[in-house]
Formats: sequence, structure tokens, C-alpha cells
Amino acid sequence: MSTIITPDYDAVVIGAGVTGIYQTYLLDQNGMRVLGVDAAGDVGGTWYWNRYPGCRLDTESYAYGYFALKGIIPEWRWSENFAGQPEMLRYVNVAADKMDIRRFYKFNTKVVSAHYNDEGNVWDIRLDDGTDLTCRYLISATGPLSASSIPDYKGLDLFQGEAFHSSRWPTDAEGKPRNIDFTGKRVGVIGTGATGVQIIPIAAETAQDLFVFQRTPNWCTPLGNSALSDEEMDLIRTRYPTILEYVKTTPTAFPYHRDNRKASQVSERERTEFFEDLYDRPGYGIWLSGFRDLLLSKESNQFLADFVAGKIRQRVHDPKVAEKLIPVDHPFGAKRVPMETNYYEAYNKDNVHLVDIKETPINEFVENGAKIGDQIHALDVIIFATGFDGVTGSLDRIDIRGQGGQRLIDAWAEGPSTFLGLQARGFPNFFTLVGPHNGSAFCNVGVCGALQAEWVTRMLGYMKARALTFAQPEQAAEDEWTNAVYADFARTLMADTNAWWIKVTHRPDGTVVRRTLVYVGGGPEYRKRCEEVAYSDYAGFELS
Ligand code: N01
Repeated sequence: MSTIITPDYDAVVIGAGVTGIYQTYLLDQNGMRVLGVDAAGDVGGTWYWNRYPGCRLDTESYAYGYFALKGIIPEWRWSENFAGQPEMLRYVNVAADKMDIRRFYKFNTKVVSAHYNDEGNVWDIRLDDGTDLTCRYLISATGPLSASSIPDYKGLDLFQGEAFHSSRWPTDAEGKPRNIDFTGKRVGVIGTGATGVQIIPIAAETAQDLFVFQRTPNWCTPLGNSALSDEEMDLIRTRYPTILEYVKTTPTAFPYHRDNRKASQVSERERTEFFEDLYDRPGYGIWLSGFRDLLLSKESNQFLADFVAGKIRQRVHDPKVAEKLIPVDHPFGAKRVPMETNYYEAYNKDNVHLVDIKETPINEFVENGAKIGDQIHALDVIIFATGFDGVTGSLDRIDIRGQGGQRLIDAWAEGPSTFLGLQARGFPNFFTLVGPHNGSAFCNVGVCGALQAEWVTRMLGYMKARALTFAQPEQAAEDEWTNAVYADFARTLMADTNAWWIKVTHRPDGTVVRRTLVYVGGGPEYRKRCEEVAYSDYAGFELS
């Protein structure tokens, strides 16, 4: 770099979700000139976009709600243990009001490109409203699950009914989600991940016919949601500091620690009693507080898988349907475990039809429905609960170029390479919050994203105090981090299962490369490493 340019902004933050608005707030508090940009019409991120019926938190509300835990909205009262999307969106809005954050944001605006300018050590940013601007630090808080993905089906444009992705629920003229009344309608849901599993029981209540187009079943367990009384909420509020300190000690910042035992160390009877207890408890306990070798030992995993399969057989009346709902291709917890409320019971209703599209795929869509084999399933509404281009998808959709014009999408063609999941060499001053290979993406994002924003704020404060304006990882630090992330993941039972956190690349020579997009070393270990780096004057980063 030769000429130091004073940029239009010290930092541009992409994203107005829970992490992005907090990052913007912290940078402003630290005297930086910040611009926030979001494609949505307002704050909320995932809670803004995902407005499908049944959408709700599967972390305990009070353990996700960092703004309340941190005293930004201490007066907040949760109405349920696992808050629904409308309440979550209100929560983020109230926090945004308290932080007076909207004045920094351009909403309904996308970042089209971000090119690092070597000469000036700034990022040249182009927005889709035609604005060009510069900033020193580019910070993405685009969310690991924001780039929605609809399969490229033949004939979809011919379909005469309504068809949309679950995270793009149709809105009315004022932009509010439309209450789609399924009564008397033939509804198709494609996809049985966490989203489909939340939509299906709700749609089953009123649809004339609900067709669930399932390619692969998931291991689903009960959410066990319940209302929080005023008294319970009063008590929770007295414990906020304790809750925050506790979740900071657990691997995923959910309020659960793994049991110290291996599954093989206890008798069959003890195991079953333990599983029964976990199954009946609200929330993620069955995945996150079960035996410590659940995701490391096939035998341990099979014990739990057999137990949950037994529950599915008990809950679904038709044995053929029950078998189709039991996963056979992946261990329990190797994919995100959808938390359900009456999901399996929905299949006992006469109006709900499970269609196995692995056996007979959807050939195409036609004017009045989906053609599967020779049969047309007549539909009025199609909901694509087909997931997201995970973790890097939202970054791939922006033309990001680093030093020498190198494109990020090319640099990460076969998987990310980063230091701490926060920066990639060749892309100076670009930070990826809750991004690939960092300890916040595979975590309770409400807490982990915010802790990361605090860390980045400290690093930028350190640089400012020393008149440093350039940061990127050293090659050796990046290589060491990246290799360790890949090696840690390879040791788990998750390594052989495709989920949104795996990037699959097909090379021209026919070989297939599968790489993790997430770090699985756990939040405490991740933050310890980050603190070591900070304490040692950001060792591993090249600063100037
Ligand atoms: O997406 P998914 P999601 N033809 O990728 C199927 C979070 N979340 O939106 O398994 C047919 O899990 C695909 O089938 P298969 C949570 O982290 C949180 O449900 O690839 N089917 C699968 O069934 C979650 O993990 C909450 O064979 C196709 C489904 O679509 C993440 O978001 C609630 C297909 C996609 O499942 C993503 O969940 C909801 C095709 N071409 C979501 N392509 C909370 O509770 C894909 N599918 C907070």
C-alpha cells in the first residue's frame, strides 16, 4: 500500500441480524464511523426473514437473548421457554430501539461488490442502489443460514398456484407476512429439515391435504415448549449473570453440558432410563447433554438412535409410514436435530400424506401440481423448506475481491481457509462474524455472535490505539488453524454426512471433496484461543 486514503467509513457492517446490529452498536460506541447495510426492510436477520407458521427458537429464550443478558433490555419478559418468531422479532426490534441502531443502517439495500484497494488500503463497496463508497474495515454478519436455496426444478414457472421458499414467506402490500389460510387447500412441503418439521404440524391442522415430499428423514425430538409465568420470568431475571457465565462454559453455548459417561459404561436399563429422561426434558438435552461419546462412537450413537426410532414407531400409527420417518443414512445428531412439536402425530391424520421422493423423485412441476413418476399430485401451495446455501453462501453472492483482485469465491472454492474463522489471508481488514470455521456458527448464535463482535471491537480498538490500519492473518497461522478445523471435524461421526455445514465440491476429474464449513472445537476452546491471540498482541495476524 502506498497512499493512505481516509475512507468514507471506518467500517461497513453487512447484516442487521442479532450479531450485526450489536457489532455496529459497539463500533459506534468506540468512536468509529459505521455504516450498516441489509437487504431486509428492517432489523432482525433470520427473525426478519423466517416468518413461516411454526417458526420458533429452539434455544431457551433466556439463554439466547443476549441483549437481555447484557443489560441492553433488562426489562424484557419472555412469554415462552422457546419463543416464537413474532416474539423474537419484537425482541430484536426493542433492542435495536434501545441501541438506536437504525440511524446507521441502509435497509432494503444489498452489497453488490466489495473490492480491496491495495493502493489506499480501503475496501471499495458498491451497493445495489448505485452508491459507491469506501471503508477501512469490512465486517460481514450475513448469517450462516440466509442464502435460501430452491432446487432447479423443471416446470416450476408453469405452476399456477403459490410457490415460495420458507424464508421468503409472501407478504401483503405493507410488507407484513400474509396469513396464508390453508383451509381447503392442497399444500405441498418439500424438505424435512428443522424448517419443514416446524411447518408440517401447523399446516396439517387446516390443509385439506398436506403432501410432505421427503427425500431424507431426520432424527427429530420433542421441543417441550411451555409458557413462562411472571414468577418464573422474575426468577430468570435475577439469574441473568449466572445464565450468561454458565452458557459460556458449554460447547455450544446452550445451557447443557455433556454427561461424563460413555454409553457403554452403563447398563442397558440405566441407558434407557437416562434416554427416557432426556427425551421428556424440554429442549436440546438429548443431543447436547447425553453420553459424551455420542458423536465419536458408532456404538454409543446406535444406542440413542435405536431409542429414538422406538419412539417414532410408538408415535406414528402406520408402521410403513413410521419406517419411512426413521433415518437410516446418518447417525443421530450428525445433522442438526430438528426440535418438534406434534410432528410425528401429524402423520396420523388422514389429510397428511408422506411422499418418498428418494424412491420416486419429483420429475417436474406442471400447472396444477407436482409430477412424481406417472402421477400428478394436485397442489394449490408449494412451500420449499429446502434449506440454505450454508455459511459461505451469503458471501458467495457478493463479489468480494481481495489483494490483486483475487475472488473470495475462488480462494474458497474447495472450502474456507481462515485464521480463527475471522480473516483470510489476501483479504485484509475483512472480518467474518459467525462465519466459516469460527466458533460462533456452530453455536447459540445469540450469545456466540455477540461475544465475537466484542472480540473484534477490542481488536480494532487495539489497532486504533497504535495507529495500525492493516490486519490479515499470517500464512502459517491460517494454515495451522484451517488444518486443525478439518482434522477435528474428521474425527467426528458428522464427517460422513451431508448437512448444511459441509461443502461438497465435484472436481473436473470426478473426485469429490467434502469439507466442513464449521469449527466443532466448542465455544470455550475457541474463545480461549482468541484470548490467547489477543493477549499476545494478536499473534498470528500481520498488523501494520
Ligand atoms: O434446511 P435443511 P432447514 N429435493 O438443510 C431437502 C436452522 N433452523 O431450513 O436431507 C428434495 O436442514 C433436504 O433433503 P436432504 C437449523 O440450524 C433453526 O430445514 O438433503 N428435497 C432437507 O430435508 C437448521 O439446521 C430453526 O435429502 C430437498 C431439507 O430440504 C437450518 O436452519 C428452525 C432438495 C432442507 O433441510 C436449516 O434448516 C429452522 C431437493 N432438491 C431452521 N434440496 C430453529 O428452531 C433440499 N431438500 C431455531
